[in-house]
Amino acid sequence: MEILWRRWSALFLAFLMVRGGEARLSQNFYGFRCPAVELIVRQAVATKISQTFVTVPATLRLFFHDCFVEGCDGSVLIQSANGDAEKDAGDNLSLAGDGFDTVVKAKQAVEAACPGVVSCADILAMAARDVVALSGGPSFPVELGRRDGLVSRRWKVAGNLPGPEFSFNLLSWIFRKNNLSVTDMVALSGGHTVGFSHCNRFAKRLYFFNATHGVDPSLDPSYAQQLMQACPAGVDPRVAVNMDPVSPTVFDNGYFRDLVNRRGMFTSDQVLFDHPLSKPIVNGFAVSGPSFSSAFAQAMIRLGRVGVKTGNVGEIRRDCTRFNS
Ligand code: HEM
Ligand SMILES: *[C@@H]1O[C@H](CO)[C@@H](O)[C@H](O)[C@H]1NC(C)=O
Ligand SMILES: *[C@@H]1O[C@H](CO)[C@@H](O)[C@H](O)[C@H]1NC(C)=O
Ligand SMILES: CC(=O)N[C@H]1CO[C@H](CO)[C@@H](O)[C@@H]1O
Repeated sequence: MEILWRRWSALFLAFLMVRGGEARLSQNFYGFRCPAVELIVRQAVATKISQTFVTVPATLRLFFHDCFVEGCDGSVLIQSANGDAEKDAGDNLSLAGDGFDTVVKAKQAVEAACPGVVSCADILAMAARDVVALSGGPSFPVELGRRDGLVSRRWKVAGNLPGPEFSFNLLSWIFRKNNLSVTDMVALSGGHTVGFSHCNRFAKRLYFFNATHGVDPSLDPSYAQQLMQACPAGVDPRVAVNMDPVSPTVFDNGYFRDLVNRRGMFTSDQVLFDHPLSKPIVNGFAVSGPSFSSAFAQAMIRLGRVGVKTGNVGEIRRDCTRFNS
């Protein structure tokens, strides 16, 4: 009786999901059609990291930017002949080429084993998980079954990505819009434990903060000095500095200790320590690597669900940088 009831309810659920067109992501989505996909992607990512560490921050950030614009559907990967795709937007100016290259290389390896089966959106999700695990961060199961989107527009980026000057309220609004909680937001911001920022993204905090303060008073003065040395006023816009100066190539909770010490790079980092809703979360992650790791893993899984296309929506791109037709 019990078993029969379970079967019936499972069938009924499947029926509801199909009717709603709301197929879900699952961990074993390619179990039959491309069983080695995770190994293949991991291998391609590891090779790429051995060539350059930039692979790690570049791929992680690329995943975030993909998911917040049109959902996690590979739309950020599209290369347009006339410069009007998502990646051409001003906010994407600083997406490092190594993130794109990681996905292209992994896709080539996957296509060689199982052509036409695995989406670029899923490859980016796996690669983002792998760069974290391979640089000392947590390893976590990645959900699969995303389809690649058919839309990638430069004008769709504006307003969908957070800016480094954002207040706590703006930040939490934009994460909430993507079904992510304040805890998710704080954990994901920990992605800034690796990688670079260009000087112009935070120069305002050093040189012309407001009418009464040249230097942002929420910034530790000796860190401000350090940053001014690395980023003199009017420096070449290509100059960039490590966002976590203590351990720039390790995916650890150092970012949160930086925030507690008022050494957050952006306003959007430092407000997480200044706001009463997020301060206890920052303090918790600063003292406990494991609690950051598990919150980060959980938040990455939820980020990977944002606006996904499943079932018959979209396509499986053959070349990640262009639509099939
Ligand atoms: C909370 C809101 C966020 C803001 C305002 C923000 C803003 C920025 C900015 C301005 C940069 C510097 C870009 C440059 O000058 O090259 C950056 C870099 C980066 N961001 Fe974020 N970010 C946010 C959240 C995230 C999230 C959720 C992730 C991923 C989990 C992430 C991962 C990264 C990484 C890895 C880099 C370094 C990129 C590189 O070295 O190539 N960020 N972010
Ligand atoms: C400048 O910023 C500081 C710190 O946020 C604030 O206390 C001060 O009132 C601001 N001054 C002006 C003129 O906005
Ligand atoms: C947020 O979750 C709701 C309920 O599951 C869903 O309908 C909506 O599409 C999600 N929003 C995004 C941006 O993923
Ligand atoms: C990596 C990449 O494609 N970056 C582009 C982002 O957008 C600017 C224009 O806004 C392009 O010049 C960059 O090539």
